[in-house]
Amino acid sequence: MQKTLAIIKPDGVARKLIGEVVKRIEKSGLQISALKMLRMTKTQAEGFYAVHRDKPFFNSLTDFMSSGPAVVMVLRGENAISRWREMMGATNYKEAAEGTIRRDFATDIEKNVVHGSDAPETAAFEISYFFNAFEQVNA
Ligand code: FUP
Repeated sequence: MQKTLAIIKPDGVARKLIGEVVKRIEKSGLQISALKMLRMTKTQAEGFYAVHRDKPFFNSLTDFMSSGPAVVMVLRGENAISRWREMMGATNYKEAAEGTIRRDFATDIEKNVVHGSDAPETAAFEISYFFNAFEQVNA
């Protein structure tokens, strides 16, 4: 069993895609262990994306991620990290495979609807950034 952090980003929430994304997750067989809505502060977004601190898109990305409410979730299942990333599609929606969330709904390389952890270490960091152990259901 593996866990990953999923986010429906502010563009996805604003465009009323919460139901669509959650429907795809439920159909996939991944379990939702935790789920909440929040609005990140700029500082929280900067901490979340600290690995991208030196990238040219960091300021714009953290402005966007703190621009409105987002839905954060812990997904659980066999190979949850790669399964969720496969469902999301490539970072650049123009390169995303057919049937993926980003191919179907993203409008921009930054406003790409969803986030998913990319490795077990980042998943552990990202999950603990938003949820404590009591907030995660493991059954
Ligand atoms: P991903 O793991 O697919 O979300 O992609 P990255 O961790 O590489 O990038 C994190 C976020 O930065 C992306 F979701 C969107 C944004 N980004 C840009 O705005 N421009 C880029 O050139 C690359 C990423």
